This record gives sequence, C-alpha cells and structure tokens, in this order.
Amino acid sequence: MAFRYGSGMNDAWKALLETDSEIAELIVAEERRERDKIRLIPSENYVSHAVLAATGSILTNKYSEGYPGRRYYEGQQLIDPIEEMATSRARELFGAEHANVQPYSGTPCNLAVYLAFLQPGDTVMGIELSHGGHLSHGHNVSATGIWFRPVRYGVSRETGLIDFDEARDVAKKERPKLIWAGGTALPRTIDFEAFAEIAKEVDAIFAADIAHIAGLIAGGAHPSPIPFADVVTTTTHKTLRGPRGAMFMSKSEHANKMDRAVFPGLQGGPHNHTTAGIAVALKEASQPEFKDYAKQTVANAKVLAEELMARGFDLVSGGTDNHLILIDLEGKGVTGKPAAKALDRAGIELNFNTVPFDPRKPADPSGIRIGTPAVTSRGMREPEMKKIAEWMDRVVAAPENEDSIAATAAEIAEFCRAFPPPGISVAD
Ligand code: DSN
Repeated sequence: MAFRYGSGMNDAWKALLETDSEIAELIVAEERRERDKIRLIPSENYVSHAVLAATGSILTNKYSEGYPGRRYYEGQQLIDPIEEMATSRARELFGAEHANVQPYSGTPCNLAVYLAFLQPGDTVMGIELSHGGHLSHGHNVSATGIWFRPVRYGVSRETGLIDFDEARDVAKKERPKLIWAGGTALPRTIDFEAFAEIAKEVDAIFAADIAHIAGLIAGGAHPSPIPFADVVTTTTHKTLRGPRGAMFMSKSEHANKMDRAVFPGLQGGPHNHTTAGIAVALKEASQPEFKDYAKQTVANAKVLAEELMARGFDLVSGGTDNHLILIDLEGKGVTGKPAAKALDRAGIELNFNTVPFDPRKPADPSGIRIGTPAVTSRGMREPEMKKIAEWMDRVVAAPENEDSIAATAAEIAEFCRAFPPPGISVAD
C-alpha cells in the first residue's frame, strides 16, 4: 500500500485492506483530504477515535427492535445497557425529562414529531428555507410540505434577525398545530422562550430543532430550549461531535407518543453501533474540556466574522452569536457556487447557500455559509481565524486565478499539518 497508517491500523483495517483495497484507499484518501483542508462547513466536525471505535464496532451485528426491556429479539443483555447509558447521558447533559437516541438521522427524527402530533393536511409553521430553515420544517419539496400544510415566518430584511411580530401574526392567522424553531443557516441566538409563548397563544406543539447548536447548548455557549419546548430534536454529528445520527428529547408527557412514532411508526431496528457512538460522544460532551470547546467555537466564529467584515464581506445580520456565518457575496461581484468551488480548490471547504431575500436560485445562490466547529476541534484559535479570513479574501477576489488558488492550497495544506484533527490516523 502506498501509505503508512498510524494508531488506527488495527486488525479491522488490515482486514479491509486485504478484502477491499479500493474502498480502503478511498477512505484513506478522504482522511488525507479532511486533514489537509480547512473544514468550514458548519454542520461538519471531526469525531474522536473513541467515537469512531464505538461506531465501527460489532454492535452493527445486532437487531433490537423495541426499547430497553421491551424488545422483539432475544440477546439484548448488553444492548439494553448501552442504549440506557446513551439516553441517561442525554437526559443528564441537557437536563431533559426524556430522551430517545434511535432516530436514524435528523429528518427521520423530525418526521417523528409530525407522526406523533399531526394528521396529514394539518398546518405546520417553520422558518422559510432561504431564511435559514430546514427542508423538514415544511418545505415544499419535502414530505413535510407535501403531506402537511406549511406556513412560514422569516427574518427582517433590515436586521436579518427573526421577525417575531411576523411569526406571531402568521401563527394567529394560520393556527399551526406544530411550530418549529431552529434551522441550518441562522447565525444568531434563538429566543426559544419567545417561540414557546407564540405556540402557547395558538395552542400549538413547539418543537426546537437544535441540530446545529446542540454542542453549544451542551457546552453552555447557547441558551437551551429544554425548559420551553415540547420536543427538542437534534442530529448528533454537528457541534455535538458524535457519529452521524439523531436523537430527540421531550417532556415526559410526550415520551410515549414520540417513542412510538420512532418505533414502530417510522423505523425498524435501531443502529446499535451508532447508539454506542452517541453514548461516547455524550460522555465526551459532559467533560469540562467540552465547555471550553463550545466557547472557543463561538469565539472563533466572532473573530472570523470581524476579520471578514474588515475585508468588506457582507454578513447576514452583521455578524454571529454562534458557530455559523452567512455571507452575501453580491458586493464581491461573485455568486455563491463559483466562490465555493474556487475556495474548495484552494483548500477551504464550505457551502454555497441562499441568503434571505435571495434573488438567485438555490443551485447557484448569492451566498456562502461557513462555521467554526471543525477547525476548533483541531485546536485552531483566534490567530488562525485571521489567516483563514485572509485566504478567503484572496480567493474570492480572484476565483479564476488558478495559479493563486494552487499556491493558496499548498500554503493551507502546510498550515493544516500543525493542527492534527481528532480521529485521523493516516500518517503520510
Ligand atoms: N445538512 C444539514 C446542514 O448542513 O445544515 C442540515 O440538515
């Protein structure tokens, strides 16, 4: 093989190399790619070796339809305590009355909320997709917008902040049965209490989707929706730094309905290897260092935002309170997609993204979306954010200058070597 492998070269890896060297080589190439680039996609991170070990374990062999103590397969002596450990750690970390770690990912988890509380055709209210929302909050192309009746609120054109007057007016007029807070491109603190008040006024279920900010909440760097929301859903792989999966937390009164919506309503057997990975990630997130991580993620985002604004970048809402920055590139004379592709060639991976009131289509929108969870996991701090802003500025100013892009990519690969990411083993 044309590579050396570090601490991760165990029997499993040797077997993979022997059995399927094509897949093994692609995985190693991806490890190098993740190591040598600056990962600014705000929904991505680097899991630890411990999380990887649990996620890649023999727990993938076991079926466990049902819940601990109430399964439809025998042989659950060890699966039950693993799942109970995951749910009790989730409850403790977030202060929740009930938790369920079985949802396969974010959208299936959100679908469970619909199945638990709504009938087809009922009204759901969420933030407009181009204002930072999520497909599963009632967007037209999602089952949630096809099988339910979506109504929307948005952000103010002037401030880029959620317009709570509009949200209240829409809720009073349309009487949604379910109100979502949260999304995928919201750079500011979410006022969960304000959403809960609106939901109460119209007698709606209030669901908070904290997929992006779960790790910040766990680490005390963002207010928690737990006291205010009927149900809180989240993926486990973003700021929370666990394996690709999801979980929900709820008030006890909704526990049975929600559990039944996940199984047997929407899913079969839980992915026990993922459950174990989530349990490990939740243990990591309960350590004091994770609080430092969450605070540094926000501190890094603030510095990156300031540095970009100092270079003439137009940030939606004029900055950030969390891990995420949304940039309107109109003033830079380039659209989101070519800018994102040039930055990727230069070694900075991010999303092209719509911005609120975007005149362009999602396939080539006006903006880009970046975030600091992954770079913070590899130990980058304020001085590194300044360098990243300089590189971004250089590439966005000349997205077709391939010589400059290649030179930047080489600089970035060298720079990245000083910040080894968690969970990466490739040694050359
Ligand atoms: N795909 C997620 C994100 O990138 O924000 C949302 O589901």
